Amino acid sequence: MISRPQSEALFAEALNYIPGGVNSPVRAFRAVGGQPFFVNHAAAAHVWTVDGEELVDYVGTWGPAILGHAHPKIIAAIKAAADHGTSFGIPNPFEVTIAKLIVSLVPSVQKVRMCNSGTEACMSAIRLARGFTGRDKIVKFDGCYHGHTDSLLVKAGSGALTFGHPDSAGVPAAFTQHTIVVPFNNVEAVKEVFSANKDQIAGIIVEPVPGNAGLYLPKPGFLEFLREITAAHGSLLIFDEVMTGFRLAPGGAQQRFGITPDLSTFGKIIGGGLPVGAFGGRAEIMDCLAPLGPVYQAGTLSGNPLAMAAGIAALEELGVSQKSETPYARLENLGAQLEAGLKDAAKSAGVPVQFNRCGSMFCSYFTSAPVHNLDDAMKSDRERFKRFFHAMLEAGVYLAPSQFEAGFLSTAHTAADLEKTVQAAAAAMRALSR
Ligand code: HOZ
Repeated sequence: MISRPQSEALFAEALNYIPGGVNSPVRAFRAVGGQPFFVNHAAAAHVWTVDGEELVDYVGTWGPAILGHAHPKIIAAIKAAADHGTSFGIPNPFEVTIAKLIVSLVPSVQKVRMCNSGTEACMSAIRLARGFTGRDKIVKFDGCYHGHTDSLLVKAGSGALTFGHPDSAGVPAAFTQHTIVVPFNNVEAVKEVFSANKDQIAGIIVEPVPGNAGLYLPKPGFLEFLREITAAHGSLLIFDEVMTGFRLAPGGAQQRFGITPDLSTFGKIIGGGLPVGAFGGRAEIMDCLAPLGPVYQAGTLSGNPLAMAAGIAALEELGVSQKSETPYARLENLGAQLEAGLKDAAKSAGVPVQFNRCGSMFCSYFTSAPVHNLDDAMKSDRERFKRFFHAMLEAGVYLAPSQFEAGFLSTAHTAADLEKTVQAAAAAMRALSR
């Protein structure tokens, strides 16, 4: 075990003042054992711990760092914006620019409202769907995570799943009585719910590529089916693209899979690493929001100039070809190389692994059976994942410290980073097979 005295001292101190020593539960390493390291700085695809280790990073601040950490254009944009003031609570020009950019990139979005986190975005989209349809019920999928808003913390993924509380304490049953949970990729279950709740379902909220129980992909036709059944029943289809937005394609998963949802939620990449969220969709739905309509939603820091400037810089950079490759082609190529290398490492060691990948998002499950939904994901060997995680970290590769989180590649990952990762994985898999 590598000793990290500075991180250990900071964590010991943090435990006295911060619940669990962290400001978001997965970071505490409880799912994998051991203690978290503290970061001193990060650049490109690497983070440096306060103890001086340099790690290849596949967490990427949980998704935002698609261009790598501390991208010079994003840092410059934040600095320039900060010189003009950090927050106004008055409209600023950046808000118009980013709204136009999002509308131009995401096929289904005609209007967009900025907020401060993915949680806020999903909470607001749900309220809007209910206000627009005049219906109460919401359908979600088990293992999907839409932030920590009360009514969506039911059979939730991410930290809620990691720590075994997919239905959180502190959420009154009355707050979730209108939330219906069904298994992902299960057409029959969705049909049954619609026939049992005629004219009562405001909408379906779904991560089109669920990335909060590891990562699994929609089966061919599943997203199309969700589009059809919601349209047929006068319900809205809400794509939670907080992770997948601007990552799986410029227009997110909806562009990649050719589906037009009614509403979409965003976060992560559009803040360039600063706190941000957004939700958008058809104008007639979005115009139900205050001040035009009766659905209330607000925020002191919404449209914050620093976050908007950072997001604009990130989106503009994503639109730029890097040498001969677009950023999305580069991410796809890196993803394919990583997939080939990790699969090969597992196969050579005789360790059964399902490597699920969609573009630059990925997850390794230690199981021989394909993973299409939460039940499948739960069958993976989490003890093996823990050993794999620590072996990778010891070798200088940082993966998400939970089986139930996705990995993220950035355009800043290099061939050398991938080579180091694959070599580390080969050694880790050999150790697992012993
Ligand atoms: N729920 C986040 C990932 N799905 C974790 C965020 C964090 O711990 O920073």
